[in-house]
Amino acid sequence: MQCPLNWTVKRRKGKVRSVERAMETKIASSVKVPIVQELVKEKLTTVPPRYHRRDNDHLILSDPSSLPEIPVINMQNLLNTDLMDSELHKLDKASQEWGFFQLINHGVGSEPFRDAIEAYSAEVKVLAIKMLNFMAKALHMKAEEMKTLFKEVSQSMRMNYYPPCPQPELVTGLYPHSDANALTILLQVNEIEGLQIKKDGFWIPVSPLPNAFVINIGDILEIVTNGAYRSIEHRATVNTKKERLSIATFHSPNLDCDIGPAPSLVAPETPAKFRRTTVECG
Ligand SMILES: O=C(O)CCC(=O)C(=O)O
Repeated sequence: MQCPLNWTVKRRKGKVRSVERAMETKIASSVKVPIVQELVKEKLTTVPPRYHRRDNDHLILSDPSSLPEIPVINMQNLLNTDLMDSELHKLDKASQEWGFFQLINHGVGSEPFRDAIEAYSAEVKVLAIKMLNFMAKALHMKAEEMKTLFKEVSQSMRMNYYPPCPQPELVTGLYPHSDANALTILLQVNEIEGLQIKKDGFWIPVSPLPNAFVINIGDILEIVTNGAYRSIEHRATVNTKKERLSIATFHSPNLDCDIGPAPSLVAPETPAKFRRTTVECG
């Protein structure tokens, strides 16, 4: 089931092109479908077949007793001279091995969001730039290269609402995708579990930490880091009792830009894995 409040534009990994949800769009334009919020009001006990998921990916759930946890990065440690190096190492490892982490002590209050979304997005943008600069440092990439690329940042936001569902195993909240942008900062507003990320062939659920952001690497950053940091497939599930809300804020270099591996990360022993191309980033 695709929640009507979600509108997903995705493409195949590494290609940096947009592909519309052709199938869903086609269905949506030819068949009249009740919106999910209306269905929820009817208190259905089964999910209409139209909303059943078409993939079988839920069959490869990992063993719940031995689930690895996605890494946690502490912003305060990144800002502390004594702890910075070991935290940078954690950041580097998380970005290389997972492409995802939860950021705690990030200094962004959630109050401003309720009052003014602009204040929230401005704060989140500053955080995104800080994290990109830390990543450049962790990778020993020339700081100027990252700074130049993100001199102007294009930001967009998506709010996702996942209503409770009587048969969550039959539906999908948000279809598996990776992000086309550079860096995504996700707020799991009511801290309900639902996000899952693909790791070594398994779907790993992300347990929301109080007041943490989930940060993930998008395709553009994978290219800029010459594949060192990875853009990972993820999806969202729904659950029986509780609705779930999330806000994803996407960051890319502004305007049409030239994207390719950062020159300082390309060497004879680490040749460029991606061709330099001009893409629509804004
Ligand atoms: O709701 C979530 O946890 C995932 C959101 C997401 O991946 C997206 O909006 O692209």
